[in-house]
Amino acid sequence: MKTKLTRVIAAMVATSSLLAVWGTATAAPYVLVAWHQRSTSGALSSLFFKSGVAQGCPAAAPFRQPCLNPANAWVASSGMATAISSAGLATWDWNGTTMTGTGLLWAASFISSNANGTAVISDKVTNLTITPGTTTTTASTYECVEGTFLAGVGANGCLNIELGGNGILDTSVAYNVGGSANCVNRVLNGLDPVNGDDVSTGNTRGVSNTAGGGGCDAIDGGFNQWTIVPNPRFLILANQPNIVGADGCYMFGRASQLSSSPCAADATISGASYMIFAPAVDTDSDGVVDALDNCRLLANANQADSNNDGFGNRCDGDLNNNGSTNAQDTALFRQQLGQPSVAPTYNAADINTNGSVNAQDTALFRGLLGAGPGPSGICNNTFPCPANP
Ligand SMILES: [Ca+2]
Ligand SMILES: [Ca+2]
Ligand SMILES: [Ca+2]
Ligand SMILES: [Ca+2]
Repeated sequence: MKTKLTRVIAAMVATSSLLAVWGTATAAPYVLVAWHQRSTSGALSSLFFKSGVAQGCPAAAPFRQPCLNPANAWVASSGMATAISSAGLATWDWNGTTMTGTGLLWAASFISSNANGTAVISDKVTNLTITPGTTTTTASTYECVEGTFLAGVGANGCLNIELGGNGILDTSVAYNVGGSANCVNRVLNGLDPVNGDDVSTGNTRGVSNTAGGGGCDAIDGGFNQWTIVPNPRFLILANQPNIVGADGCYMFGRASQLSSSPCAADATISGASYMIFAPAVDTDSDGVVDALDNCRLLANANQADSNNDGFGNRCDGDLNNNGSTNAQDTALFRQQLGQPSVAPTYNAADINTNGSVNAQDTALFRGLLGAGPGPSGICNNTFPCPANP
């Protein structure tokens, strides 16, 4: 009996090993959760492509990255708000060497790393593919689009291109700087009756830069040459090794979007860009990938976290925040029975965040007794939630 069991276990181990090897050799699905970019002038800028509850974003401020405030998404005349809501159509696969994007990626950029700010520029690209080892970035198509803000102040985020006063792309002008295969043609507005045709007076904004002097401008690319930044939760591709601020926090703009963040406001890093991908794994099937899910094993699509400690209400019965859920928390929970619970913040004792603290929550709270809060993906499954996981 023992021998047979040993054989079975050995077979299971062998099978799982095979699966592991097979898994590493096959592209794995990822989701793009953030794309940040800073201008060469040093002004902060960040790009976001998710908005609204349907994409897992909070319904109200503070808007944690990578979410933006839909009210500020874009000027309505360009159709940008609609475009962004569908910009998650691109799918991503990482095979350990190359991140292969398939489909449309359309993101809006905001002044400062603040998704509550004003959208100023957009990069629209299809089939973006990045290979960090060879520092190449290619795509099928690329467009640069400006918002009304830049026109209002006389600046040009698409770099020396006159988009005209109508804000609509209505003609095709091919720019392929230097003929490099790593630069991609783009479509720009022109033939504007008021402001005239497109005028390129400097380096145009292409899809990427090339290490070998292929002709794409080394600074002005909408995308960059990427290296991998080690991180326990994400696959981070960055164009500079130094993407951590003096306070040890990643320069991902968290401080300006999460009031309780211990991270200082982002310092200016000229020309720094990063793309952040998470494995497309959603263990509890609530629509939020594990790396961003504040209750990784319990479905909580709204991600409500009343005490803002990184652990969603659904898996956080630790009401006194000491790391364990016990009789002390039970006493606090009972005090909240029947008390108000209002969206989007809710009452911390409203475990199922349905707007009231009642017997349903009592049953759920009991299920949380005897364990710490979590596990929370955004806290890298540790307690307390690290400032910079
Ligand atoms: Ca999930
Ligand atoms: Ca969850
Ligand atoms: Ca919490
Ligand atoms: Ca406790």
